[in-house]
Amino acid sequence: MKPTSLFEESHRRLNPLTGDWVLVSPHRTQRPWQGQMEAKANVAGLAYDPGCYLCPGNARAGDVRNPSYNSTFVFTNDFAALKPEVEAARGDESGRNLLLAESEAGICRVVCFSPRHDLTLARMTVGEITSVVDVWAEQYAEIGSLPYINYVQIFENRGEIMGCSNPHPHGQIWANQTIPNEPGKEQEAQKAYLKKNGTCLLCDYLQLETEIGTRMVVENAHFVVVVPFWAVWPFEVLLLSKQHVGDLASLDRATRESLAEIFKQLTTRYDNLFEMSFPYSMGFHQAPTDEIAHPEWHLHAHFYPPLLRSATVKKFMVGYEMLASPQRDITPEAAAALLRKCS
Ligand code: H2U
Ligand code: ZN
Repeated sequence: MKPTSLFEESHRRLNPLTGDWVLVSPHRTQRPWQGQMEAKANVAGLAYDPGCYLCPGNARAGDVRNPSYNSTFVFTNDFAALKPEVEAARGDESGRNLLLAESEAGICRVVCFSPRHDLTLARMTVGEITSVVDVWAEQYAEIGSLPYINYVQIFENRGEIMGCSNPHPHGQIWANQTIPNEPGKEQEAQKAYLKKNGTCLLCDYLQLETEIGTRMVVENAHFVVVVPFWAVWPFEVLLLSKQHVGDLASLDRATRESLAEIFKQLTTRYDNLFEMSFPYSMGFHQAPTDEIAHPEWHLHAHFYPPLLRSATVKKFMVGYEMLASPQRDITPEAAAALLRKCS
């Protein structure tokens, strides 16, 4: 048994997926809810905005016009950060690996979740969200099958506070040649864990969280959402597949519907927490598409919301967080309890 004092005093917790530590200071939350609780009115916006570059039939950059789509719609980002045709090159001006650069090929796409300008995933039906899950799965398989693509990152930035330029419900896909930093760290950790224990890191973690229960937020037939033991953001959550599966394309119909259902449940809880359309960055971590077997990989999604106490009080990642280590006051257990209350 762990001494209770460990979790009542300042302590640090390890993220076994990345090897990073987070500092937790629970004694600083004696007054966790004294911040203002302004309920921000959810402005019922327009179903169609003639000025929106994501609405059906509207113009985008470079003389392109969206089709009159009525479900989901995917297009290549007009301002793509990664391009398919890049001449392979590698250079080091120093000769000592101090000024190293490499070419990087890739693809960037935008995924419109709905033709309706005024919706969010939380306000779409489970059937509509299932169509989005299908698109994510198809895109992972299609883009991942390209020989020069070894990793497909599917993500959504929601809300102005997260730098999302347009309220129209949409996400992005950036896929590239190399495995980016975060999934790269997770891959090494999952590989090492499997080698050492003969079991999957996230299968074992999921089982522990289900038994303990204090960090659970919501669960259905195929998925679990927890505030991870090592969460950095106040209301960060980890969505885990109950099946040991590496990617969205491997999910059958019932599991995809389950995923849509838990997405709706989670995002609705988020919206209810501060009575506002809750901002976050979320994304899936899936097996690389490098044609190597990845028994270590366990499909999951991270949600990183920036808010701390209310619609207007944001958690700042500054000073100590930038220079030393991330830190939080409210414990993951307290955050999970609050999210469980917001059905
Ligand atoms: P975010 O709001 O999540 O950044 O997504 C909007 C994306 O849409 C952004 O990456 C792209 C931007 O490059 N975009 C187009 O591809 N065409 C346009 O006409 C405007 C914006
Ligand atoms: Zn729109």
